[in-house]
Amino acid sequence: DTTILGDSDANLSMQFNLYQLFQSAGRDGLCSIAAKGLSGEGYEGHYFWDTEMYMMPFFTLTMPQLARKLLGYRYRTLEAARENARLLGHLKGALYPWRTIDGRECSGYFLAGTAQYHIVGDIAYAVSAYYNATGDREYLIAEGAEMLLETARLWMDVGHMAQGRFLINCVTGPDEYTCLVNNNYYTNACAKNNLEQAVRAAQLLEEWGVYGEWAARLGVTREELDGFACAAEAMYLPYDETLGINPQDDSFLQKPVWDIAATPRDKFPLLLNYHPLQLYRYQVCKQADTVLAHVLFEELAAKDVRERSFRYYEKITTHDSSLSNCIFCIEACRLGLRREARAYFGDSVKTDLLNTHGNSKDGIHTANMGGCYMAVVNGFAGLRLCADGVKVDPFLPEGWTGLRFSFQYRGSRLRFEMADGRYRVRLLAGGPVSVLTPERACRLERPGDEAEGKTR
Ligand code: IFM
Repeated sequence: DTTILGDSDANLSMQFNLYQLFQSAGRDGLCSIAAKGLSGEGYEGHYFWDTEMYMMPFFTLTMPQLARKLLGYRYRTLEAARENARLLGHLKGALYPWRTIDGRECSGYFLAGTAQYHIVGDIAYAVSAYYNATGDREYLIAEGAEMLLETARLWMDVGHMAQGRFLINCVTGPDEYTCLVNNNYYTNACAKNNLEQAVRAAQLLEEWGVYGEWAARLGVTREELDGFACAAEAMYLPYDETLGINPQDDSFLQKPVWDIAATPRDKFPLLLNYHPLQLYRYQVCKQADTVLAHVLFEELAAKDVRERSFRYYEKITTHDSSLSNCIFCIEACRLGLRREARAYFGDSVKTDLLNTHGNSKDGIHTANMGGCYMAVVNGFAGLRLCADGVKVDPFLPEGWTGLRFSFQYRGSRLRFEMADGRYRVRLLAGGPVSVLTPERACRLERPGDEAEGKTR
């Protein structure tokens, strides 16, 4: 039950999206969620990072048992990811394929496919996000820690230290109009998180008294874990002093800017009308890339850097990918940009119900559907799950009168409601849960307890 009040069109589209998302999900731990769900032949039924980064947040917060199944699919294909890494010359670690069904790489075009190594960090992100949301210790011990380890090992093999910085060269970030670059900000940020989470998992296993057996089985040494921590610490995250933004990669700002305003409307999406090599030589983005990194890893950039970056990428992003508007919406909410947040959400939520991309006949845009859920929950409600509780930062766009949804956190059920300029977070079952709001820190001890305040 995720309801938008005061905008019945947006609410209807939201219900449609959540229904589609729910019924597209693999439930047996042997399959995942295809980019087009079960609705069409676009992308040949393949699974992408879409599942972990755009759809899993919905399942993790509302049906963690299903999120666990989706992660189980990735665990079952871990051996294939190890083999894939060897195939690409990596001596250690696991390289998950960019697109797949049975665990083997199915990309035809490696520049915008296999080279998207960030999928490794995306899957690791989903593992730790699931653990953080559920506290599922058994999962971390049985599967999650091993996935974090093998993915962290991959980064150690792909990247290298140079003059005190850990660099990752020759990869493609999420933006598919910019390929094979050095130090894609998003990829490096994901790798940093991956390495940190692997170290953290090992610490947890130690606390739980199972580290020895795990380390022996997987050949983990203290030196290896120290190496992860050093690489994470030294991870290079591009920053441009002149513009005060995070450039998408090392060479991004050296390129001329594509003139989006002068491009005829019928030439969009650009990928269907221009040769990739032409696009790669310009500053033009198909989708959120650095902005997505800012949404996921807020702590890595100061607010003014994020704001300038947002304004910069806004001008050069076409949103030709449906994975983009929803992310710009979340960042707009966080930066307090009311008009922009509403506009990005509107463009995103109706994609399939109104066929705004003109290609819903090939199948629905499942990642975007999950992204809309994230926009409502993580954007407008400002929900973040922390290690010791949840945080909200509610923000109601013009034209909406309210918003409500339920979610789970570490076995407790909570309800968020926003209406008439106020919001509240109520504990429905379980507890205690700490809730941090912009006004205060509260502890909800028993069902019925609530935290409340004034909406921004
Ligand atoms: O995974 C996405 C990618 O980010 C953009 N092109 C489509 C893929 C499948 O949805």
